[in-house]
Parts: sequence; C-alpha cells; structure tokens
Amino acid sequence: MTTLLPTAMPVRPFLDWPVVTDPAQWQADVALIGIQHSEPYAHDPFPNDQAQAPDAIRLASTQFSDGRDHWDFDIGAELDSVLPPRCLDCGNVAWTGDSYDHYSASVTARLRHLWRRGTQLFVLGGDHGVTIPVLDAMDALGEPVFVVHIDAHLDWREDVRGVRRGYSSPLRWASTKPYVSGMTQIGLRATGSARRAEVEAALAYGSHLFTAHDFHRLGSEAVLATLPAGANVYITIDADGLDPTEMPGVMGPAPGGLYFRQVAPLVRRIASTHRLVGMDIVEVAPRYDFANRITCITAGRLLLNAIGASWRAHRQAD
Ligand SMILES: [Mn+2]
Repeated sequence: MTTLLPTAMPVRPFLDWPVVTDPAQWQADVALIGIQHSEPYAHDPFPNDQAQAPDAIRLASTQFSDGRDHWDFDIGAELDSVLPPRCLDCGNVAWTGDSYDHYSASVTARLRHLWRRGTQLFVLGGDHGVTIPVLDAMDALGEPVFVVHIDAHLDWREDVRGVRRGYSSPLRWASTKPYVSGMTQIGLRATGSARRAEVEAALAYGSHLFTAHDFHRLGSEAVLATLPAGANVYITIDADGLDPTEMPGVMGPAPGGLYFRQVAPLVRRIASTHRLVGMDIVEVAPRYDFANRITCITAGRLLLNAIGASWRAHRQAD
C-alpha cells in the first residue's frame, strides 16, 4: 500500500480534539474528517461554498466545547463521560490539484484505513457527492451496512450530464454496492433532481421512502421499524433535510422539513440500538448561514448526539 500523505490542518479542531494529520498516527475510537470536494457539475462553481463547511462547523463547535465537565442535556451526562478516550480530528482532505479521480481515491484510501482500524467515522462535507467515496470505502468494514438518509431530495440520479459522482447521485451509488444491505430515506419533499424514473428505481431497489409529511405523521417508530435488527448503520444527513428555519444555510432550502427535536432523538436511538459505523453531514453552505451560525451549530450538535449516544450505549458492550 502506498503511504498516505498527511491531510490539511483544520482552522481549529472540532471540540478541541487533538489534530492528527498523518494517517500513520490515526489510532482512535472516533475520528472526524473533512472532505471538501466531490465531482463537480459543469454548471456549478468549483470549489463550491460547501467546501468551506468543515472548518465553519469546527469553528461553530466552540459554542458547545467549553468545559467537558459541563452537563450536556441532550445526552444526559457530562461530555467527558460520553466521549470515548481517543477522539481525533483528522483534518481535511485537500484538493491535490490534478483530477477528481485522484482526489476521490485519496479520500477512499484514508477512510478505509480508519475503518480497518475499527474507528467510528464522522465526515464533514462538502456537498452530497462526498458520500460517494465514503461508500466506496465501506468495503473495508467487511460486513453489510444499512444506510439511513435524511434529505429533502432523493439523490438517485444515475448521472447529471455525464457526471456520475456528483451531489445528485449518492443513494444511487449506494444501491450498486453489494455490502449496502438496504436504505431508508427520510424527509423527501418539494422537487429536486429526481424524476419519475429515479423514484421508480429507488422503489424497485427496495428503498424505504418517507416524505417529510410521512415522517411528521408517522413519527420515528415507523422509520426505526425499517432498520434490520442488529445491522451496522451509516447515517448520511443532508442539511436541507432539516427544516430551513433550523438549518437555513443550505443551497436548496425547502419548507416543511424535519426538526432537530425529531432528528436528534432518531440519531441517538439508532446509535444506541445499532452499531453506527459512521455518519456524515453534508451540504452546509456557510455563506448562507446568516442567523448566528445556527446551521453549523446544529450540524455539530447532531454529530455530538450521535457520538455521545453511541459511546454511552456501547462502551461496556465493546
Ligand atoms: Mn442530498
């Protein structure tokens, strides 16, 4: 295996965790990594604003990182007692300047490296295309993984004008992986890249589709019932899956979305009852996060809820 080059230093660490950019030194229970880029569409700027999100979310995490002996009411304990001993911020995978193929391969190699070591992995995007090299890396787990997707949009395009690994395609990409055992998609509403063909393809695959309206009506139990007992789970959260009154800093805001008070308990519940192998939060656009950085703060809080609930539930068992 070729030696993995160091990642780029973040502007500051998430939650003041130690920053380790050299993959050879990545020994952790929990690792957080920024993936800034995906395969760009010709009609979009490159880099896009979402590439700034990993550092914007880290900066916003200062809002709740002071004092690990302080009580966290979402988790019901001090941060100290629900964070595993070895939490690392692995920096950002920076653009290497030649091609997306090269970038994507370097992302996947790093994530495989972490997953082979049994690390729980948290990814800060980037747009939703960053989930694609994450899905490629999941083969390193050696076990099936069930994907839970929170998003206003279906993200099932085979390609958009010839580009197959952009932000409209991550769940289609997931459906091609033999180790992805199934998926549940929550929060669908308004219009996006999906046409009738994509909806039919997702249903034919067996994806459990919950519109935002379904979720508001049926609640999280109906969603949880679609998760196979004992499955490994990966959660991918597109910030526009939440309501834009709570996560306004996105490129595709759509009214009628999910609320933090629904998503955080759902994430905690999944992290408690299943083995959460990882989670990403994508599509935060810091340039539109005018309202006191609430989108970035909410993204960080969702990550912390997942990490805290996982560790609290599984530290004795593992
Ligand atoms: Mn998406």
